[in-house]
Amino acid sequence: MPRIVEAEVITTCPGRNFVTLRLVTDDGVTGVGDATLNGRERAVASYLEDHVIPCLIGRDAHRIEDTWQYLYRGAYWRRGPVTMSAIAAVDVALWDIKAKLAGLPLYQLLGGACREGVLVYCHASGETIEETVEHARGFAREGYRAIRIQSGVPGLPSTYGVAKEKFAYEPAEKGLPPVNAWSTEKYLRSVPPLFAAAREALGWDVHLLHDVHHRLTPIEAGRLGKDLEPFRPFWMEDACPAENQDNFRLIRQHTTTPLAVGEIFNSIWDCRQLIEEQLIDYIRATVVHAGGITHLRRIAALADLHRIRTGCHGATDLSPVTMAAALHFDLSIPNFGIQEYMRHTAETDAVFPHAYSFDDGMLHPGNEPGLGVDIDLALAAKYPYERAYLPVNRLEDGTMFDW
Ligand code: EZ4
Ligand code: CO
Repeated sequence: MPRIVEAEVITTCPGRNFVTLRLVTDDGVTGVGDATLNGRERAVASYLEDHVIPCLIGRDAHRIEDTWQYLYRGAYWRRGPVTMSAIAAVDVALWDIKAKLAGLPLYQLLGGACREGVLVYCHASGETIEETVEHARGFAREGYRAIRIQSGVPGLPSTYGVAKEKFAYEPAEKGLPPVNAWSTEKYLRSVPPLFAAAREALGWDVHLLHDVHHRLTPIEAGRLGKDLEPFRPFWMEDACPAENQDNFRLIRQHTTTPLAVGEIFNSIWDCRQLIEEQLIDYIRATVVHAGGITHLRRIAALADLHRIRTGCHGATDLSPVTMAAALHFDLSIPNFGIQEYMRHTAETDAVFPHAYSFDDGMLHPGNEPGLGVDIDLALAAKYPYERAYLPVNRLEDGTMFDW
């Protein structure tokens, strides 16, 4: 039986912060799990170091399900992003170890490949519609088959999803939380012309996506969905905050634009009503924030019963460890939909050497035993943690709003 003898939490900032758990067995086999929670990194690191690691030392590394149950049920205080990201890190590190011990890439242990590769979507953005469309055109030339489009909103100084430094979008900033301004009216006017221009320039063979980022009421979302219908978007993401899952019923009553939600969900309970009542089309819960591969498989299985597909979150605050785990997961489930993919910077890629690769619009996790990703400890140590926050959002009259 492989015993866990060492566990270390590494926080590194090669341009942005990542928290990684690294487990070692008595035979010297290592496994890595991502525990990054953007803007709240130290909370998960402490949860792991102070509360989880003492319980891991000496455990059988093969007992993944039992360890998951032990950490979930055993905490008494269930769910929440901090807890579930910590559990995810342990879960993914244990899957990495098990697959290495088996000498197989992880997707083989999850049932084997269901498809040749993982369809991904990238992010195109710009201050103006012209810039965004130009950016998207570049991605189409690189072979991307699905592109998310976000543009600046005329009359607002900055908004979600639009890169400040040409094309590298990173919402978290050092210092205190930046303040954005918001106007729903201005925003709602700006999106249909963006889609019209993108269809005109890119044609109909490329999938176009859009992220509302939790900012509309259900009836506003219904109207936007309706306005976008002629342009056949692949999905409209996070149309409303999903704490109140009933909201999505109202959106559904007004539009056939497919709906995606769930990047901030952390358990199957956050998805249950949306899935069981078929209020969405794509579930965006992800490995790192929703309890690891063990729990995400359960969410996907529930979604499959209702013909809902996955569309896992994959922004740059999810480390290459999560990207690798997501690709093994995506390849192995029957109801995969699409995977978000924002390329990491060269600094981040160097800290996390990985086997996954992009070809012809799809990612493949590679065939190295385990996840096929590691952390370079010496390089990681050169980039100490730097506090950073996601922005906050206010209406133009100063009212605090959803970011
Ligand atoms: O704002 O990951 O679809 N992608 C997103 C991301 C989120 C960030 C928050 O940390 O919504 O850009
Ligand atoms: Co999103």
